[in-house]
This record gives sequence, structure tokens and C-alpha cells, in this order.
Amino acid sequence: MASKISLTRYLVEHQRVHAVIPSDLRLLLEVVARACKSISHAVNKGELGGVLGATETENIQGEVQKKLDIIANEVLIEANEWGGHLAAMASEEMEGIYVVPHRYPKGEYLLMFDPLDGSSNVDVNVSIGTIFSVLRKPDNGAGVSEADFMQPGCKQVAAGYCVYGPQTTLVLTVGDGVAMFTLDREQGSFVLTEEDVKIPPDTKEFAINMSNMRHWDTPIKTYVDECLAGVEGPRGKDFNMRWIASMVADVHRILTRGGVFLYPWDKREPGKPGKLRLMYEANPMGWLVEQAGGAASTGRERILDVVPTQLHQRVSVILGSKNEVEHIVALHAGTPAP
Ligand code: P6P
Repeated sequence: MASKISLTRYLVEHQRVHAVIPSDLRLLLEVVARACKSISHAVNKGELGGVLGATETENIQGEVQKKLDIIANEVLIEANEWGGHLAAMASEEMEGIYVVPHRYPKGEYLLMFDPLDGSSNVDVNVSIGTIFSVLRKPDNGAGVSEADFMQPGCKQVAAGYCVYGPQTTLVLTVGDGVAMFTLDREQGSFVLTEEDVKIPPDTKEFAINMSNMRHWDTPIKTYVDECLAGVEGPRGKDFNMRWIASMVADVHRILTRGGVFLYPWDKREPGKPGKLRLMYEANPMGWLVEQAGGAASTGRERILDVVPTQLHQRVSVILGSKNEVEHIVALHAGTPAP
């Protein structure tokens, strides 16, 4: 049996061969992976660990925080603040950036994360996950501010997620393809189980929350109607639908067997471009999908080209199999943005 390649060995060999993972970035990724192992352990305990259920608090998004949201956020902060690889962090669960305390050395990287995406699923034992994105701090002097995070997704130097499902799987890119690592609980380490992940360019499977149909913009309604028309309709094939209400789980399925994921703008909150957050959901997932040969669009522009103006800004998300995303983008052509 081929020897197991650990995350550490993969990162060291990638640095030796491809020189894409400087030692500080390798340290960052290993620390994030270790934090994900701790989060996985807490998630797996469930009620036995007294970690289910909601708190009395809301996050910046106005969402009631689950106990595990706060636990996961604290695990990631505590794991990363002392290593000397980061200048600051940003989280879905914190309003402002978290600057590495003066008692620790500072590094050149900025880490953003959704510590527990899909956490509403944790109480019903459905897959959830941690999403993270890494930028390099602009070389503009000693301090660090929120402005340093305002970089488009195409500037990311690393991105990934860890899905806590039947397996705990870490999925990672540093810009030369996508690799998947499954947690070997007996060894306590992530083991390479898939490298050079590729998304099929075509699909018969779409993921969207159908209960929002009456609120969608016309191009999305047109697309979904085509899918529902099946083989007798303009697409000439039947489609399947999935919606896990956990972006990490839906994207993991798409990276594994193809498909398209949509969380578009809708008129429930017309002032917001979408529900999902650009910096720590759409950008990392968009880069992973592109690195696996897929595409990621707002419907009118490449997600990774969106220049952020706010840390928690939202964006419309259409990502997955390249030809399917391009078809949906074509349906948007010529229609004004809402
Ligand atoms: P809805 C989870 O809350 C999340 O941010 C994503 O993980 C998921 O894709 C989406 O929201 C689900 O939203 O409106 O279907 O509950």
C-alpha cells in the first residue's frame, strides 16, 4: 500500500518542488489544520460535550451565535495568534479585525475565516465546516488595519476549508491545484487522499434554496425553470437538485462530482448583493473551484475580481462546473444588475 503522505510532508515537498509555500505560510497552514482538528473533536462530541444549541448573543451579521460558533472562533484565534506568521485575523464572528497582540511577534499574512459555516446544521447532525482565506499584508509600514484586508480574491495566497462530516476532510489550495486530506483519527493527522482535484465541466446537478424562488432575479428564474423542464426543455436533459444549507458541504460535493451552487441576490433584502460573505466564504470557495477547473461568478463578474470595500460585505455566488456557470452568466448578459 502506498505510504501515507501527511499534510506536513505534502507541504514540505510542495515547497521543495514548487517553491509555492514559504515556511511561514506552511506554519500557518499547519496551525489552521491543527485548529480544525480541535474543532472537529468538539463538533463530534455534540450533546455529550454540552456544545449544542444557541447562545444569547448575535454576531455582526445579526445572526444568533451557536455555542460552537464561539468555540470554533476562539480555537482559531488562540491557535494562530502566537506563531509569528500573522499580522491580523478577521472572522465572521467578530465585527472588527483581530490584530496580533504586542506580546507576540507579527508576520506578513492576514487570515480570514468563517469558523463554523452552516452552524445551524450542527444541532441536527448535518455536515458543517470551517472556511479560511489567506492574504499577504501589503508592505506599507509596521501597522495593520482593516484597509490591508481590502484586497480582491485573486490576491489570495492560500485558501481552504475543513468539512466536519462522516469524514473530517481538509481541502486546500496554494495556487497550484487542489488537494484533499482526510483526518486519520488513530494517527491524529491529516493524510493526503486526493490531489489535483478536477471538477467536470458539465453537470446535471444544481444546488439552490428553492424556497426563495419568488424573490429571484429573472436570469436565475430562467435558469432554474430550464433545469426543471428537464429532457423535454431547452437543456435536453434531466437535472437533480441538492441543498444542504451548508456551503462547505455543497461545495465539497461539487469538488467531488461536479455541479453548480447558487446563492444569488434576491429581493428579500434588495440592498444586499447576496447572503454569503465575500472575504471568507465566496473568495476562498471561488478560488478552490477555479483551481479545480471550475468557475465562480456573481452572475455579472468573476468573484475573485470583486474589489472589497467592507470586511463583511456580501456577494451573489454562482460557482461550480465551468460550462454550467458560463451558461448562467450568459443568461445574465444584457440584464441590469438589481
Ligand atoms: P439558507 C449557512 O448559514 C450559510 O451561510 C451557507 O453555509 C449556506 O449555503 C447558506 O447560508 C444557507 O442559507 O438561506 O438556505 O439557510
